[in-house]
Amino acid sequence: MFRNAIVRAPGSNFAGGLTSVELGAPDFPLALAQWEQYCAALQSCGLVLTRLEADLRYPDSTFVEDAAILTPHAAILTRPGAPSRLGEVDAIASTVRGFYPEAARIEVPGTLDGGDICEAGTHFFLGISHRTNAEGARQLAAHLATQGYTASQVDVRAMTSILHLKSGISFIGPGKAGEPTLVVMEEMADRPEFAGYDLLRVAEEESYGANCVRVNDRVLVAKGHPKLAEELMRRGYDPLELEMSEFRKMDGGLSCLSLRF
Ligand code: CIR
Repeated sequence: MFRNAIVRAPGSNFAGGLTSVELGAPDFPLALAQWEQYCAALQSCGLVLTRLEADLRYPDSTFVEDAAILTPHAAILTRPGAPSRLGEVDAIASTVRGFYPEAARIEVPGTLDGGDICEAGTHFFLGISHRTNAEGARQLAAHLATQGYTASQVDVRAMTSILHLKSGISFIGPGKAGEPTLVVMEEMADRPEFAGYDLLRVAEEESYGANCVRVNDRVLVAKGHPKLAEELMRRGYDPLELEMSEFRKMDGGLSCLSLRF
C-alpha cells in the first residue's frame, strides 16, 4: 500500500525539456489540466500528496520519478543521465529527506534515472539505458541489497522505441484473483529476463500504455489503450484511465509524474 506521493507541477517552460518523439510541442494549459487530473487520481487512490511548485530552472522537473528511488525502507537520490536534469535532485532532496532523513545518493561516475528502475516485489529490474549506466545500476543494487532486495539488469540501449526501461514494462502486482503481473510491451515480451513472470503483453499499437502504475486498488493507465484496459479488467484489475497526451509529447509516462511510497 502506498500512502504518499510527491509531485511537481509542470512549469510554463515545460516545452523546453528534452524529447525524442515528434509529436509536436505540448500545450501548457492542457498539460497543467492533465497534471491536475493525475493528482486528483492519486488522491482518489488514497494518497496524500506533497505538491511542489513548478521549478523553471528545470523544464523536465515535473518528471519527479527520475530523481529518487523510494522503497518502504529507504530512499536513494539519483544522478540523472541527462546533464540538464542533474540539478533536479538537489531541488527535491529536502522534500525526500523530510520523509527519509538518511537518503543515500548515486555518486559519480554513476548515472541513474528512476524511470529505469522497476520494482517487482522483492526484486528490482534495473534498466541500462542511455540515461542509466552500469555503475549507477551497480550502486543502486548495492543499496537495495542492504534492504534485502535482489536486482538484475535489463539492457535497453539497443531499443529506439523507449527512453527508459519502464516506458516498456510495469509491475502491477496481483489482481483480485490472479498472480503478480508484469505488463510488457510486445517488443520486450520474449526477453529471457522476464521468463517466469505472469506477463500481460501490450499490443504493438498500444505500447505507450505499457507504462502503467499500480496505486493501491487501482491501475493508472493512459487513455487510448482499449485492449490493455480491457485485459486489465479481465484479469481482475481496476484501471483508472488518464489523458496523457501532453506529457507523451515530452517522452513522459504515468509513472514519471510522481514518487509513490
Ligand atoms: C526526459 O527526457 O528526461 C523527459 N523529457 C522525460 C522523462 C520521463 N521520465 C520517465 O519516464 N521516468
